Amino acid sequence: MKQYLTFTEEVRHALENNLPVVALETTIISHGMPYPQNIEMAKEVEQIIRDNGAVPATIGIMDGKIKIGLTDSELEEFATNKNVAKVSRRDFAYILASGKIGATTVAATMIAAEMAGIHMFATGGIGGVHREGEITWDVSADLTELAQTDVAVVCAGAKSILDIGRTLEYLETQGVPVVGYRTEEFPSFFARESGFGVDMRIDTPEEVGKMMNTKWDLGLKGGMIIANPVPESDALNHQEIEAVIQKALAEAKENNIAGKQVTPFMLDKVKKLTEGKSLATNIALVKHNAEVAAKIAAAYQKEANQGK
Ligand code: PSU
Ligand code: MN
Repeated sequence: MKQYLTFTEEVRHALENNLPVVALETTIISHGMPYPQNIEMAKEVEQIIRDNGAVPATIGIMDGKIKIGLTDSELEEFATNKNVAKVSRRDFAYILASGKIGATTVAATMIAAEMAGIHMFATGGIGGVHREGEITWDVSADLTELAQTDVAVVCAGAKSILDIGRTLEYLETQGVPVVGYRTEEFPSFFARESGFGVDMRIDTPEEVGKMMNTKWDLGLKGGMIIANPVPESDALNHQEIEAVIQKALAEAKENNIAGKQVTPFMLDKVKKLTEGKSLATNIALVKHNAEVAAKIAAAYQKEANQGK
């Protein structure tokens, strides 16, 4: 499978020397945020990871290769090209084989990260069970990926455009631990609260790193969610955002939005309805997740190296 992967020098060096690496997704760049905020966010997040003791590996598919780490011009391409496909597990082989350009979702980024030997990943929010999912069957492939691929994902929870209760039930069934990083409540992306608890609260990078090593030493396949609430100063009000989401959901329904269009459509609508406030919050929480992921990656790798 290695023939499909290409690495930037920075990432190759880190992996060869067992240094901490944090994977980053490209869907958030190509489909989650407008230009130029998307490229600014992407570059800042990479720098935050370096400043916190790890190496960033932004992952995307182009020219028939799975790119583990992107150059600045490649990042720019993902940020500006309107023809970038959104790639989840089911799209992966087609986009790669056809030489098209594809941005990886949480699911696809986990697949590529595991192939590359990277076990830490920072993003904004994961996909989940959509509201009315019991009718539409719209359940993100991120959840089944978390059940089978050994990558820990730092995120700000799941957006309340989703059915958070059912998302957590699904994760429980699939055996995916949901860790609250310095919180007992599962965060809802834009807001710090959701009304739902986490499975366990952990307060230090060392303890999270130890749990990751233990899980995989035991051969317990699958990922972990490390839920890291948006910083208080950047959080939106839970009730206010709920009202906005209701409105956006109604518009999605009116416009018959389905399948992989749902998440990008909702993000764009919420941004318009909050006059950009949601975008600022989105950027702030991704940066915070990058910082926490870098620290956990460093602790995880240190322990893993001692066991070698
Ligand atoms: N949440 C965000 N921004 C995003 C996404 C989620 O705040 O861009 C993206 C991620 O890549 C996630 C994907 O994996 O949406 C989920 O899409 P779907 O529900 O179609 O699986
Ligand atoms: Mn979906």
